[in-house]
Amino acid sequence: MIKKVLVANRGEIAVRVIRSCKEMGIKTVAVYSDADRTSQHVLFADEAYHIGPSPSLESYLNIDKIIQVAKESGADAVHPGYGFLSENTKFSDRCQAEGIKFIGPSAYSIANMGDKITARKTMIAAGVPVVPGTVDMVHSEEEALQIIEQIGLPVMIKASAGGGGKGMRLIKRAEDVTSGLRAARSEAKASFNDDSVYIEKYIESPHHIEFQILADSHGNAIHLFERECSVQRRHQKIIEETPSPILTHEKRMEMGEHAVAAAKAVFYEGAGTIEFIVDNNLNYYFLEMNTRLQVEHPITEMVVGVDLVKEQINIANGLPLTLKQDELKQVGHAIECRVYAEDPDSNFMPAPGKVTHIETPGGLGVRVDGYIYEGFTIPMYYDPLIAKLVVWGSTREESINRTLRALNEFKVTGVKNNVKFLERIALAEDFVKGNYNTHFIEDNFDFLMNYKEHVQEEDDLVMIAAFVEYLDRIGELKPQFQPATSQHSWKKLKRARSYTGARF
Ligand code: MV4
Repeated sequence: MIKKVLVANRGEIAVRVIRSCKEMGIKTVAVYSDADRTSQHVLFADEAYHIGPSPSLESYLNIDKIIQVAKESGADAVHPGYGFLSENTKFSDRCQAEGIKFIGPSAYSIANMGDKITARKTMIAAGVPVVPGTVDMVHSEEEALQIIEQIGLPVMIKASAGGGGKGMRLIKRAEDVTSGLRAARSEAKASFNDDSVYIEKYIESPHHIEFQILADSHGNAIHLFERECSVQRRHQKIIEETPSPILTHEKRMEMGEHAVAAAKAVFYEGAGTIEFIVDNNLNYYFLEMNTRLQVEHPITEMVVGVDLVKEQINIANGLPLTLKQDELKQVGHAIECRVYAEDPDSNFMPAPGKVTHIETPGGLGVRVDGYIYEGFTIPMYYDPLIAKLVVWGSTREESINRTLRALNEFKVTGVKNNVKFLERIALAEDFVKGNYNTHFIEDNFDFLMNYKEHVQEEDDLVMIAAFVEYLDRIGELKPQFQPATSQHSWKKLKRARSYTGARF
């Protein structure tokens, strides 16, 4: 049985994994780069080892170094989190070769799903619906035109080694096939050193709905229902919710069965996600499988009442699943907002830097998975996520209102952030009605960007609060100052105080 886990990751997901280990009585080992010396995941773990300079390639992606630390610390297992080495077959293989358990699927499962053409073939054989298109890789323009004749335009040319939106080309006209094919191939070659591409019918205005699955080493597999992930921008998810507002019970169960079949087809072990693309008539097609724990996994945990990291560890220990499919239920509704250090006014450019003040929301049904404390500098080297705000409510309406309440309590100063932008999403009519697809952000862009007045006022409040705190510190904040201020500015002062937590 696993006694000590090395967490080969950083930030909020490292903290989240460590929390479950602690509850299971498992010791934890953190690894960190230069930029993460004072990161919360380092402080949270039982032991921590420096593994190199800040760039990921020299630290969190350095397989040799991480294996060395695992041996030095006596860790008997490695949890890769998401990103970094989580879907790396070399790492999974290397752990096994070194006698360290990799908390995740086999290299076989990762590779089979990582190659999209192979994944499509496997799914077809398993009876899982895939988007109409080619079975094998497309070699020539003639082959491309032949398949387009069958399925019709528009189509997408996709890189077999791609995924998550990389190496895709939308083709609307037959005369664009040649150039599109060439562009897709060269991009695929440059990005993945593999120029194989395939063709799928283009699904217009789709939903992105994914199913959480768990599979053990005894051949048992279950699904933990879906997550609706259509609120995204440039393939970056922003808000996820479960249940999906568009699925019926019948459709959900049918998709869940196909998700389980997909996992079984690659002899999957661990927690994984089957992504489906869903059209307006609720036709659904397998898109890809993510062979890792995902960023948005907590909404499933909130609604199904399962700790997915504990399940991963139990599966890695060779234990059979104790959860039974027909005993699982979705209770209530959960929403995740990804709070980022980014600037919505500059095309959502990452805005890392020192967080001078942070207050995270609390109260009934609110979970914040983060790692940032006041004074921490969000490194420029990694994803600038500040925290995931995960909210549960007994109904969808309650969880939206609770999300708005919690976002209002969320205060971050020092770095530009998207809290107000998230608030606008939760206020948007189409979101509130559950009437949205993957084009939601572009379709509602004017409404979503219209948060500036509010921001300006909060900037003013922060300045007032800072000034009053300064007066207080130098002993110049006289009691008579307060009644002397006008009713209007006194109100502003009180709001400034609640906004920043200043002591006056
Ligand atoms: C598609 C598609 C429409 N038709 N495939 C984007 C990410 C990658 N996983 C696959 N993606 C898409 N594949 C066909 N045949 C539309 C998308 C797509 C998308 C998918 C899921 C979530 C958001 C998206 C945003 C734009 C395009």
